[in-house]
Amino acid sequence: MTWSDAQQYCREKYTDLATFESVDDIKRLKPHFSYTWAWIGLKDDPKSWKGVMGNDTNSWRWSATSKTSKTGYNNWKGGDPNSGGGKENCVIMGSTGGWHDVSCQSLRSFVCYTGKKRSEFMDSTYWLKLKLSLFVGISNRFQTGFKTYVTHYTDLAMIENAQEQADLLSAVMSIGIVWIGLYRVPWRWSDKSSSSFRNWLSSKPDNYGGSQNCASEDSNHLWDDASCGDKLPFFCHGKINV
Ligand SMILES: [Ca+2]
Ligand SMILES: [Ca+2]
Repeated sequence: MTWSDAQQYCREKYTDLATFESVDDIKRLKPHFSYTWAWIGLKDDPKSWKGVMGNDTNSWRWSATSKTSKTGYNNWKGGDPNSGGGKENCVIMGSTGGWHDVSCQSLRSFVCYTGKKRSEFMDSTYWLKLKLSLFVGISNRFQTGFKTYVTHYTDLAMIENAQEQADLLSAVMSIGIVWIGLYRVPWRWSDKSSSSFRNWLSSKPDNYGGSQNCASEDSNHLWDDASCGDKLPFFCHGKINV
């Protein structure tokens, strides 16, 4: 079945497509099934992130609020966001103002948000990693010239309309490419589980061909992303349907 058909079947007959919370969950599955690949309940919904600033699970969020955009304003350019290789979940603004999704691990300069002061920050591992790379970035490359922004630091820049976009672009024109505070958390479980357990094959997910938004596992229970329309056997919660 396709991923969506499998999800519907599992929801009717069982609880949902399979969710895994630990290696123990996986060990409970017996090895040696006869499939090559089977669907599990993990999805990276392209409707939620392909340029849409909506309110769905995988949508883009502003760091300053940890929420999706209030206005829906965006300035994506050049075919982005494309999740390049399944690894691009943070956003830079290019020297002409266009937004592009890139790997959160890149070292870049950044732009801070000088609006209403907030003390809340994302506490996900994702965001901590991003913050770490930002501070490495500033210590290596921005000893001078950038302190003005840091003084009023409350969070990374948030841009919710064309005027804010224009203001920011003129402020950082001489710097070139900068981080803005837009990020997303990829991959959510069909049953809305908050499990952060992942068991990807090495170098996966790779979003091969730019359209792999559903997760499958091999007979060793290692995961790869695949096109949701592929017809594969699947796992429901607590039961195995092969
Ligand atoms: Ca990209
Ligand atoms: Ca793949």
